[in-house]
Amino acid sequence: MMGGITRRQFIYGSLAAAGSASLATAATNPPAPYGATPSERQLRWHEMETYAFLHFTVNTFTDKEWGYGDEDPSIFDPTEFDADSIVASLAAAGMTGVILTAKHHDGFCLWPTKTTDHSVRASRWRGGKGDVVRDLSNAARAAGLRFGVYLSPWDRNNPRYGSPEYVETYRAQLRELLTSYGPIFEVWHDGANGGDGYYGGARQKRVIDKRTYYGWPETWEMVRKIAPEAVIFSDVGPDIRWVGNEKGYANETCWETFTPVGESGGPASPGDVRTRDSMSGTRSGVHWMPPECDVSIRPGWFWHPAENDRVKAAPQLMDLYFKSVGRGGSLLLNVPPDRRGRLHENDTASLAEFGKRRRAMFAKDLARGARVAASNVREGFSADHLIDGERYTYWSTDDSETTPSAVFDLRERSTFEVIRLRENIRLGQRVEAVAIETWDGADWRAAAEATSIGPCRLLRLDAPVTASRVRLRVTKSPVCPALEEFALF
Ligand code: FUL
Repeated sequence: MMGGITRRQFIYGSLAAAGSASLATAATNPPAPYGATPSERQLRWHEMETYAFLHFTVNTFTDKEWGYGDEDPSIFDPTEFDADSIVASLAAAGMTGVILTAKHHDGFCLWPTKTTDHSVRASRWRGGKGDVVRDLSNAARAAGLRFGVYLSPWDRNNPRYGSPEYVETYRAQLRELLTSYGPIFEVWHDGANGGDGYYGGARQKRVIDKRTYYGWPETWEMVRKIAPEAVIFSDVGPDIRWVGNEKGYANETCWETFTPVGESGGPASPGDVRTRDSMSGTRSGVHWMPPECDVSIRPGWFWHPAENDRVKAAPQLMDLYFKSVGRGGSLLLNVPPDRRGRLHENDTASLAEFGKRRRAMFAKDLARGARVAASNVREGFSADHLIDGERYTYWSTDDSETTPSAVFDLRERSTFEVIRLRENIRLGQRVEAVAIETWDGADWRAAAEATSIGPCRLLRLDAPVTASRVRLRVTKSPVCPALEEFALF
């Protein structure tokens, strides 16, 4: 008696036995994709999982979160700006990329743009010859991190904000960033739109129609042409969706697919989406539009001296990692440089400890080397793929088998507290529920349950469990599963 999956014949898979004949079969008889699937650029992004945000501008010097747009550009003068040191701290935390606020709502540009005088060129920093975007993009690439840009659509400095000319300026800025500092992995458009500002001295409130003003489809088409590798982020994608909160977590059940709806039920656009839907996505939604979970290591997005003692510690960062990456999203962790143009020592210490803890936690996968027996195997898609450490190789079953199971004989008693599951998302998000059980010598005991899996699902047990046999049961799926990984830590 095998719990809920009685009397099926268990088939022992073996990678060695899966010779070229099975591989040929694999190529000809894979399961059909289910629903929306990711593009190649989205797949590359999924593999990044944890990357950093840098909020840095005149606000760093004025102690504000939102600059009005009337800041004297000369105040931007970091005394010891050091892109390599910033990137080294991010790399120590295991960050795979970094997104810089090339321009925040105040309109100050961190690169010497041709589109406005309100930029580093008018600052005291390096006599107006500095370029934060250049230094950071170079430093990131040198350290093996991908580089992305945040370019605020709302610009409280630009006199033409609100007119069609400004939209052309915004596109020109984006073009400069994409052509001079690429490759860019992500283009980040926030949803804060219009309101009061300096606007070249007008000091007005300017309200725009956020659904139409920016002409997003045209801008995104431009991004695609110049930087086809870049994913585009906004409240509504098109590639990556905002998770709907700035606290860094997705809901426990969270789908990669999404059918966004505007606040009042109409079509959605950046700045106008029913955000309560964003945290879970839409089961079998129209678009593959995975969530990015943004959060700051401090209360604010920018550096404030009064917040030096309010830096999130490593256990909090670990918790966020489980609630973002561990729920199929990405973690975009903001770490704001200070007035020196470096990360504060407290932030650096948290980042280092976060990296250390994560490396230690995931150092040894106890399921590797297990003997795997599955209730059903699709020819060429052995259950051994669950533990081969390879991305996109996967276990699948016959089309009719939607609730199969796999037993992992760990060969020795092993203690674990984290389970990691991955689906081969190239074939869509398929599974709706799984259960994990351990063999206590007489019976199977429930250890954990999960709903959505997607590219990564991390399950933390309340307490470490010791067992020599572990069973994974797919309990709900509309189609045969395509599971890529089962790991124990
Ligand atoms: C929001 C902005 O208003 C905040 O200042 C910050 O940049 C956050 C990440 O996005 O839309």
